[in-house]
Amino acid sequence: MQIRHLLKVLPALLIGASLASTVHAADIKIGVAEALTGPAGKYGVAIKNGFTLAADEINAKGGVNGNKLALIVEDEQGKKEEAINVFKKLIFQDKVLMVFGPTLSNSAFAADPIANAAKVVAFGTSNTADGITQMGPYTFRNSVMEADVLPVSTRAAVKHFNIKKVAVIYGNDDAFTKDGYNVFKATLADQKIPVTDTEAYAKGDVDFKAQLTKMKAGNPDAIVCSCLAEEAGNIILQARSLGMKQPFIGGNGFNSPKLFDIAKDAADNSIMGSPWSSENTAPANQAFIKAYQAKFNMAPDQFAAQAYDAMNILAATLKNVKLSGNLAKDREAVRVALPEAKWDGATGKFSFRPAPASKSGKAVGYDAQQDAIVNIAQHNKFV
Ligand code: 1QQ
Repeated sequence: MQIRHLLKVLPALLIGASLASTVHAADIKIGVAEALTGPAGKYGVAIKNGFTLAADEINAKGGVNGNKLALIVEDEQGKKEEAINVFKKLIFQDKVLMVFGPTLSNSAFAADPIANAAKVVAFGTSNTADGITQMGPYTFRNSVMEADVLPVSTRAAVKHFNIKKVAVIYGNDDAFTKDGYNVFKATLADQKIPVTDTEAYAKGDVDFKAQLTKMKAGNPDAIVCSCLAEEAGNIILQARSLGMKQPFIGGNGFNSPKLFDIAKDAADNSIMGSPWSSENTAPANQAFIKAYQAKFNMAPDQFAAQAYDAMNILAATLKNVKLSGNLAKDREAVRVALPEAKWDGATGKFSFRPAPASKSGKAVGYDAQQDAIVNIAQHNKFV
């Protein structure tokens, strides 16, 4: 009788014990899906480093309400199919609370529908194309949209270089470079800057001399380039080899040291906007730069700063969320709490704003509410 009773209560005791350990001692599993290899690898590694630094700092101070953040990092290689695979693994197999990434807008358009269908927050720190957060209510980003940045950087460039006319080049098979092109086109029309020539290229192209030769013929005062860093660097280098001295106006793709790895001083006078600057003397930014340099033995970039801030935004939010141990409930609680987040970090004051309504009337996610400053490249650095 006694033994039978014990057998009856034993499973309950075991369940109780395991539940207790999930609630109290468990790590909070956070998915990180970024392009760590391939042409977008330089962006993704900086992003991963930003997350790692922030999580290590948060965990060193005791974690979130006593629970440690455990990052599960996957390489989505900057490819749509890999982004889908990696999102599926993190969400269904690893059962993470939420996912950061992917790196490129192009991949986000493929992977974010998986997160929205599974009711898991997908938080992009580098996706700047239009329409990202209209994929569904679980998509968030702290990256500032091209639509918010390019009008500001174009106006500043026009004034700074007394620009009267420009030529345009863009990648026509990437969501970010195509969106940037559309925004530049509207901005140039709006600011009444004539376009002498528009040229396009495809992902993986390495020779841009045919396009550049045509652009050169129109004698523009500047080159507008809606390009990722690898192509941008080679375009700048080849423009110089053709004797073109014009400054370049870029988008978010330019905000990486990869531009200088390739183009070096040929990238001088390139202009772009960013919420982050290494010159920002705010204590939060200077502490970030110092800690990043010490941990990774290199200077951070904008992508590292945005990832660092995003992890802090999440951790601050999670402090106000009572995690129940029920994964579906906890995932939903993150979505509900995140829009209220406010943070003053390496990229300055940050809050979310609801994405514009989608045409189909379906629920939308949240965009970044943050101003961009205009940076100009001098001697392998944006200042
Ligand atoms: C996007 C971007 C890229 C420059 C991210 C690295 O802004 O794909 O949206």
